[in-house]
Amino acid sequence: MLTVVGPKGGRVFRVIWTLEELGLPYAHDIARPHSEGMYAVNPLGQAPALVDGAAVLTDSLAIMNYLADRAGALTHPPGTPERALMEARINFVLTEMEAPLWLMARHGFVLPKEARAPGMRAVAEGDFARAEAKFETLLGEAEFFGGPTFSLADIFVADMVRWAEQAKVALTSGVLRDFADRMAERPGWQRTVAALA
Ligand SMILES: N[C@@H](CCC(=O)N[C@@H](CS)C(=O)NCC(=O)O)C(=O)O
Repeated sequence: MLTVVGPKGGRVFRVIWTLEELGLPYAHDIARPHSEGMYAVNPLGQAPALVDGAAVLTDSLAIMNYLADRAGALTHPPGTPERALMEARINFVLTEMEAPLWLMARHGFVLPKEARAPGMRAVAEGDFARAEAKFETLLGEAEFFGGPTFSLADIFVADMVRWAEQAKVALTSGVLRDFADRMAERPGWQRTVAALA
């Protein structure tokens, strides 16, 4: 049995969406970051983790690659140009979209009050808007972000729009809005939302 460890929000969402898309059964242990349960599976106390029998995996990207590679779905074979493209797109999402949203979260509620910088939200909003424009350039006329078929890259992008909405960041890109709306029509997304409600 696969067990996802981590709270209902945050990066757990994209791991559970991956499991739902792959049709894999799983259990969910809603341990909070830095709780005893989280340190039991990750020495950093960060979420998410995945327990697969004797194996314990950490980091959402590593977990999602592991699941997709084993299933031979939502990804492309290692050592192919298609895989390199998908990896590049995921890297773009993590460095250009997630980073400013995470910065906002850190300076909004994650860090202790005395460590928060008041001007950080405006800086991060500007960075996220620039990332939205880059997303439009990379997507072009394509249906999916990571290649010709739905892949982990699409999960990462739509998850970022979910984060932006939670942070009350108004999207500047209609293309990104439409993309996220299309992704939210997927039954896998809807099962994930229901599972984490
Ligand atoms: N790169 C890691 C980041 C993990 C991470 O920062 N998780 C957040 C929750 S979504 C957390 O545990 N935050 C508490 C902390 O960073 O100390 C991943 O993608 O899994």
